Amino acid sequence: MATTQSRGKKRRQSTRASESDSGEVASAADQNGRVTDSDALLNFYKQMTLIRLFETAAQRGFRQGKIGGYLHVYSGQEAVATGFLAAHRDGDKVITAYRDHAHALLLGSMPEEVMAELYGRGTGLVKGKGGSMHLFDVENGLMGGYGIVGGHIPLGVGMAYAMRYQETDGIVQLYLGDGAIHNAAFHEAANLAGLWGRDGLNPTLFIIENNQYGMGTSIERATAMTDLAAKFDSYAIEHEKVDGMDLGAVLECAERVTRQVRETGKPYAVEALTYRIVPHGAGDFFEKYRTKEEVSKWRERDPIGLLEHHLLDSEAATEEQLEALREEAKKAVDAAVAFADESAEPDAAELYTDVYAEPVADDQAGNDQRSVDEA
Ligand SMILES: Cc1ncc(C[n+]2csc(CCOP(=O)(O)OP(=O)(O)O)c2C)c(N)n1
Ligand SMILES: [Mg+2]
Repeated sequence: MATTQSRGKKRRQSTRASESDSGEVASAADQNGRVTDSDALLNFYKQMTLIRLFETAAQRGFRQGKIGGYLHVYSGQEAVATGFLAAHRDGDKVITAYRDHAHALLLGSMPEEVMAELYGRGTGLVKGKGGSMHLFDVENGLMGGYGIVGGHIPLGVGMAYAMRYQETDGIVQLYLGDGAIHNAAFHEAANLAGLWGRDGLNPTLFIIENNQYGMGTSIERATAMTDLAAKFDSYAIEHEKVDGMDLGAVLECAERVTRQVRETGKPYAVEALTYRIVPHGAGDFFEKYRTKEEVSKWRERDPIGLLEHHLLDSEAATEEQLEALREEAKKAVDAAVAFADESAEPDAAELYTDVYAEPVADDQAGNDQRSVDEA
């Protein structure tokens, strides 16, 4: 029987670290800006474990034929979105490509709705019409989920411009893969971001998730200039690199650069060096472009393993505490799979909804209404 769930605001109850009223993560840090608050670190551990288990369950669902279309999981890259989204505040927006499940979960989309979306069910985050690559959760700040490589980059830069034009202090976290940076859309958008940023009108935080490959093409085979952060020099956008496997390093960087982008309205770019420890997509079984040895070497720096060692070595947590958190995350994922399994497919009538924007109401109609009528 289909399980239903109310679609109210569900802000970050699934994963988010503790927040102060201002929306900033309330956690102690040392003089290098590294988070030392055990509770916050344990919560991050739980978030990252939940993402990993969620992704593993999704891969299983794909193999079982329950997930159609395509599926790209985030395993190995968890510290990047977890670290940056810890600095997300209400009113900020997030836009990314198709490897988007973690971003939705971290922003507060319910695991049940995300899994149901992957299963193409009517109870899914976007009513089963988006699938894995097109998650959207406006209430929680997620503006997609895009399948066209690089296509979302101009949208994100435009959103950032709109935010300053509307005099808000929000920023856009714009995630892109290493493979997207060679796309013309990136260069046009980065040029405008730099230009508008000169006047404080472009609070875009570009976050390059450099997992070293675009499908089966390594960055060395894709560009003669492999320093991806330095490409932003062409557009007068400041940049840095961060170890994307080290959550502590990402948290420190995210807190600092997010504040800078918010205060200045100027774009900034961070190249997070990371690695996907799984194939590009769930349908790719043979990985001829990289060796097993390379994957095993990176697995030694699995971000969850690194955090686990840090928590145990610094006595911030016991093995029992970590086991309890893993168990909690597993239960949440099992519940998400059960919900997706039991949910019904979308009604056929849904084929005709959400296709066009609703016309603006008469009393609010101005130019917008005219353009709808003329279209
Ligand atoms: C415009 C466009 N060209 C080609 C593709 C096919 N394609 C899908 S994923 C991908 C690789 C993108 O790599 P990257 O941006 O590094 O993201 P990652 O998969 O590593 O997260 C390509 C070329 C596409 N989806 N869109
Ligand atoms: Mg890549």
